[in-house]
Amino acid sequence: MNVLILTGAGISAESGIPTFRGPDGLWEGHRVEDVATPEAFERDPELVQTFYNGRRAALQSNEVQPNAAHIALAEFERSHQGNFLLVTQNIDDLHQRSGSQNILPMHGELLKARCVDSGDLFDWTGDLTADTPHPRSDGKPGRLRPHVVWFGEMPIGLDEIDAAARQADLFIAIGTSALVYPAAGIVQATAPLCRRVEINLDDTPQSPAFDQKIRGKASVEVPKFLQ
Ligand code: BJW
Repeated sequence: MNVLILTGAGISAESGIPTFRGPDGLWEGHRVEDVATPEAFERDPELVQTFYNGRRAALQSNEVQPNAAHIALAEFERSHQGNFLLVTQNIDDLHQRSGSQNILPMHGELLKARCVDSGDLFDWTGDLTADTPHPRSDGKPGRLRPHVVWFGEMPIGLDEIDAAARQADLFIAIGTSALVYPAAGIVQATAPLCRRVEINLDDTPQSPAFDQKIRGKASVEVPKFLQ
């Protein structure tokens, strides 16, 4: 059986990482265009770096740990016979910490920095500032930015995701509002006979495309569904 999983911010909410939208959302205090677009980074790099520095530091605090949903997915992958791909929109590393192996972080990774000029990637646990440079092979300083996908930028691994969707026998979307594309459209690319399951606290605009809708907390419903 080919299994494709899509996770969003809701799976990490119970690990202490705020989701994006909703009353306590991460962007409540910020306009999204002020922090999550390439234009914002050009206009006010310090603001954007500060936003991500705060989230990077929080991710590494002791309070933030994988929850039962992350762990259940990793255990399921270990015992599963067949193809398994975990596509996450999250930039945290909680799936990796839980032991998931075949992960595709389609919106990037907070614990990586990328050179704006060369595209080189670096593991990064500390702060970035507007002018954090790094030495390039040609001797010129390169400017670093968080390795994340902002609005208007191309998400990572779309061909692999599309192929996995077309071949999936089981697709499970967990804790995503289905408001951001192309992630929200993955369910539409699955084959007619694929079983589609949505696990979320609430309905989403894509709920009608799912065969089974499970309403509840990811930490409870994901282990229950996968056992
Ligand atoms: C729980 C729970 C619990 C809570 N248990 N559940 C139409 C088609 C294609 C593209 C577009 C289009 N219209 C517009 C676009 C462009 C744009 C877009 O989608 N805009 C929309 C706002 C309309 N998309 C882009 O620009 C993307 N690039 C692109 O399209 O390139 C061109 C292209 C076109 C066509 C094909 C291919 C390419 C890039 C999008 C980049 C998104 N980046 C961000 C920021 C990443 C860095 C960072 O973290 O700062 O990614 S935005 C933000 O939203 C973040 C998330 O990954 C993403 C999705 O959010 P998510 O995960 O769904 O979180 P929430 O908060 O929205 O929802 C949480 C859910 O959990 C809720 O439903 C809760 O109920 C639930 N929940 N607690 C279970 N305990």
